[in-house]
Amino acid sequence: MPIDHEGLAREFEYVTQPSEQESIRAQLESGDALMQEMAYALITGDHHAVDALTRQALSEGREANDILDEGLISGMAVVGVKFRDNIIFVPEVLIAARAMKAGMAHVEPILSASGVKPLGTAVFGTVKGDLHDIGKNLCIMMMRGAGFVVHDLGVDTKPDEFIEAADEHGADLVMMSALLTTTMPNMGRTIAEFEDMGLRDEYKFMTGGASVTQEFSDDMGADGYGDNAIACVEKAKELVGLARAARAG
Ligand code: B12
Repeated sequence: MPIDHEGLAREFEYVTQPSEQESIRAQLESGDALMQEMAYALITGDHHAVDALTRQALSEGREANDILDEGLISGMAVVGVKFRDNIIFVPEVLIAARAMKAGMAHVEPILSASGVKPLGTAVFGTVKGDLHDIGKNLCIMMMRGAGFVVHDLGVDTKPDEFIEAADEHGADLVMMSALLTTTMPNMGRTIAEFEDMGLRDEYKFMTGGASVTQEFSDDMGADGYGDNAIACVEKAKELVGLARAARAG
């Protein structure tokens, strides 16, 4: 299947900010025709094509890491920007996510076996009393795509479940999602429970969800906030960097 150059070019029209356009174009063009075709299939949500192209790339001897970076993550970067800018909506993102999953299914086992060092480890849940998980799942997908190991704690996650999971997985980040005004304060309560156990400084805490603001996040005592999945990944990278620098002294 030849690469759809026009289709790919059209994707740039959606990415409105020039600085982003440049970095996403550079990332997409770092891949050859096969990788660009894979990225385009992912953007358009064609999971059969992503599955076939990932298998083809591996059988041609491409590195799993390059496939992830130049094919899958490049495509997902465009999806993330289109979603943030309201050009596409939840259903399209979930369709692209399914395509990403189809590619990751081939690449992930190779990466975990080869011990590529993850960017960091996170535990991520929707807080107690809250069942909304679409935003959390999108953030987790983007975090994994960016190279984090993320343990999904699901919905209605009680503070002691965050504490247990963070300890068990040696997390760098504790990430909480909440969409209801009635459950948003549970983010602060969760941080307070870590504090009560003398564990506040062991982790960096991040919050998010439709009604959460930077100000609210600060009030909850969190270290970071993001209002979309891209901001979530960027903040997570920054916080892991800070935590590592602090540990190194
Ligand atoms: C889908 C939905 C549902 C679905 C949830 C399905 C699911 N599996 O998630 C169902 C039908 C189950 C549902 C139930 C309810 N819902 Co509802 N729901 C929504 C709706 C329409 C969309 C939410 C959504 O998925 N948005 C899309 C995602 C992608 O956006 P997001 O979650 O904000 O996530 C993004 C960012 O916020 C950020 N992010 C998210 N989490 C995190 C975490 C971190 C760490 C970071 C950095 C970033 C980050 O990145 C994400 C990706 O960009 C909203 C309306 C709305 N516009 O928000 C109402 C809404 C949230 N629901 C609402 C209500 C009231 C309810 C119910 C109480 C209704 C009822 N009477 O039963 C129940 C509560 C159930 C419960 N206990 O949780 C209200 C909340 C009002 C309020 N302020 O409290 C809303 C705002 C609708 C409204 N206008 O009234 N809901």
